[in-house]
Amino acid sequence: MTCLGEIVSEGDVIVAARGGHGGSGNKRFATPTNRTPWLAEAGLPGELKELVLELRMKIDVGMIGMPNAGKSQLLQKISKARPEVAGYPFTTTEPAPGVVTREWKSFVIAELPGILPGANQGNSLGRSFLRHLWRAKVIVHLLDGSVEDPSATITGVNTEVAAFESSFLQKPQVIVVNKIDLPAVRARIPVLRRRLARYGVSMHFISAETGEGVEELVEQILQLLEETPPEPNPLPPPAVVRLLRQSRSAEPQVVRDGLVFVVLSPKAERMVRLADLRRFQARLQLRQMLTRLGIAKALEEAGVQPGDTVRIGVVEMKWE
Ligand SMILES: Nc1nc2c(ncn2[C@@H]2O[C@H](COP(=O)(O)OP(=O)(O)OP(=O)(O)O)[C@@H](O)[C@H]2O)c(=O)[nH]1
Ligand SMILES: [Mg+2]
Repeated sequence: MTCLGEIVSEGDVIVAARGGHGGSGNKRFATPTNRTPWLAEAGLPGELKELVLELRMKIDVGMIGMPNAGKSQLLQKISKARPEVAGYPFTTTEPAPGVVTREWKSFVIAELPGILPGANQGNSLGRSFLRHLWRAKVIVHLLDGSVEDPSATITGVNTEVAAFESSFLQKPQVIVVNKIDLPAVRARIPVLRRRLARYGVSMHFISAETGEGVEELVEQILQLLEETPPEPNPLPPPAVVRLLRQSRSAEPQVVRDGLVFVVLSPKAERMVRLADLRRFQARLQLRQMLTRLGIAKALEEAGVQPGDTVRIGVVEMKWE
């Protein structure tokens, strides 16, 4: 599937399917001697396409992590968002955005549903929501400090992210160990600090519940957002709309299909489509048009006789 483009700002336009050339109306065929033209030119069909639209949240920061890490708790602490906090996995099933405001600065952060490392595609609730990371400039990776080895889950979660889109790992990532209010977790901080150092990213130790370390984290996010250049706009340059114009010089062709004389002329095919050939005037004007286009001559050369059937596009008529 190719991406046609992305609508990022109000007013962005993408030409997804081009319309056909409109065709000329009756008025266009009026002449001093033919004041009531009965003929009109049908439009050409436009492009037909099946499109898949993907909604991507416009966020500055994406928060990822294993289920139960405390993402909702942290979001509650730093913003006015109120996602449900509960001691079981997959409490959050939809991305939950919140606005964080500090003095005159603010950013939008969204909790993405928990990611289970190694989960097969489709099984992992979180994976389908990773598309929202497209617009995020910074990723906050939250670890549950109370699990057996919090650092061991980092690679697993990041592998899931990379499997969705490898470029997401180029975004600056902040590793955050949560739940340091628990004595067992606090005691592990020095060990974790050493283990996490090899990831070469900024790390924070916080308690989303008590708020310890949270302000420093917000400060760091604000700083990273300032340092990170804006995402390049992936919108392709506006497509040049090319109208399908038929070549007027194309020689009309007549071929035989059994007893039927088939006219091959895009121009004539468009003229007959809208004509009401039950009307004598319309038939007369069509005949004049066919003469002008050289079609009458081509038909006669092919041996057409009055009373023979002539087919032009979707219309069949008796040659008069
Ligand atoms: N002790 C302690 N518990 C916490 C802390 N943060 C969250 N919790 C608890 O951890 C559990 C999960 O918290 P949530 O915020 O719902 O976790 P989540 O990452 O949003 O989980 P899902 O939405 O299910 O992926 C809840 O029982 C919270 O009370 C913390 O800083 N300290
Ligand atoms: Mg949650």
